[in-house]
Amino acid sequence: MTRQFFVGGNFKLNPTSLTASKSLIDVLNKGDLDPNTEVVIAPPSIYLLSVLDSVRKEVKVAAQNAYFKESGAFTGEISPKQLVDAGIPYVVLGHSERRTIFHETSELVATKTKAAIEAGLKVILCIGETLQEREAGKTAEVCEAQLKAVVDGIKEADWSKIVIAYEPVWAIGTGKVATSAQAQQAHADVRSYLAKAVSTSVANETQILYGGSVTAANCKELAKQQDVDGFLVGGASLKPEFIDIINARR
Ligand code: G2H
Repeated sequence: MTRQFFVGGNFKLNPTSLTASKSLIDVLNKGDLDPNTEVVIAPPSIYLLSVLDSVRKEVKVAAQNAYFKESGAFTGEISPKQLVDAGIPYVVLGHSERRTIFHETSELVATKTKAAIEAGLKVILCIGETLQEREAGKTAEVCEAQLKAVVDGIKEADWSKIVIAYEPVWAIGTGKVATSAQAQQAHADVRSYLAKAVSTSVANETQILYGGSVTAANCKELAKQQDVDGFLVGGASLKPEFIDIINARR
């Protein structure tokens, strides 16, 4: 089966002005983008609606986080229902920065994933191991444990709403990209776990992105790997080279 190539831009807490956000979108709107790549950008929540209004229609918009409750006394949160109502189709969940800095557990990520899907969102679900875990040979085990919480909480059909982003923590924002072989192995292990824990069709159809210091210089080699279906890009999504990453398979 052919999985569509997918490139996400995770802007994180950038840029720091509406003007700079508009300039980023301007670059994207003028770029020559591979029409075979699904492109999703995740700006900070304060810029979501402005980006949604101004970005070209082929580019989809994602929130960087959402809570699992629909409404109520949850100061500072955004609900999946609000995102759907605002016309935002995607949400990024389980990013390692959320897991480490904001202490989100795999169980909370799974609860949020379920709530997001039930509300009608698609989820970019991030998983990945630390350097210590990789050096202890635990990469597959860690990714499986992070995924298991989600597997246990959702139905098989819900997997069509999930894109997995494998992001080794040691490669995030460090300039240390995984080798093509390391990425391919981790992606293949995730796929075989999905086959075992969910179904062969879900394993074959789920897009698995690589994230962690992806640049224009390293994306082409990674994009050749059989189980690498695209990228989740942080730092480089704020630069003109994001266009080259979108076009990695051209
Ligand atoms: C990993 C990635 C985007 P960067 O977090 O999610 O960021 O490309 O800056 O490593």
